[in-house]
Amino acid sequence: MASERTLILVKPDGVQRKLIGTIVSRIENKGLNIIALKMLNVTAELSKQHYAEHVEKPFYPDLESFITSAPVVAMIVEGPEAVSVMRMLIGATNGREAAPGTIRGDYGSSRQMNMIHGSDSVDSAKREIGIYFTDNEICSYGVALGDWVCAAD
Ligand code: IDP
Repeated sequence: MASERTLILVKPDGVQRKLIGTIVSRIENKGLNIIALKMLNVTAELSKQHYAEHVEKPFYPDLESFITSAPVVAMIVEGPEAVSVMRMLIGATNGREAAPGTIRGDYGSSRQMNMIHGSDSVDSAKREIGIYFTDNEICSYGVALGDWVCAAD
C-alpha cells in the first residue's frame, strides 16, 4: 500500500456550521495522519489557482464567491491510499446524492456548499498541497499505534 498525501479543506460552510472538529475526528478515527493544518481566507487568486479546471465553467463565479466568503481550514492528510480513502469518506459532490455515512451524505444537502474538499488524484494532491502549504509547514511523523491501525493487507 502506497502512503499518499491529500489536500483537505473544511470549506466556509463547514467552518460556519462548527463542523471542523467533526471532520477532523472522522479523519483521525479512520487512522489517517493530519500532518499540516491551518485556517486561512481563500483569495480570488488562490481560488482560481485551486479550481483552475473549473474557471471556465458556468458555476465558477458562484464557487469563487462561496470559497472566498469566510475562512477555511486546510489540512494535509497522509496515510495508505489517503487520496481515495478520503474521497470515500467525503462522498459524492452533491450532498443530496452522497451516501449516508459519508461526510457530505450525513451533513449536507447542497451541491455547492458541500463542506469539504479532497484532492481527486495523487497528481492533483501534489499540485494543491503546493498551492496551500510550504514545505516547512508540513510535519510528517510516525504514530506508535500505526501498525495496529493500518496493518499491511
Ligand atoms: P468535488 O469537490 O466533489 O471533487 P468538483 O466537480 O471538483 O467536485 O467541483 C468542485 C466544487 O465546485 C464542488 O465541491 C462544489 O462545491 C462546486 N460545484 C461543482 N459542481 C457544481 C455545480 O454544478 N454547481 C455549483 N457548484 C458546483
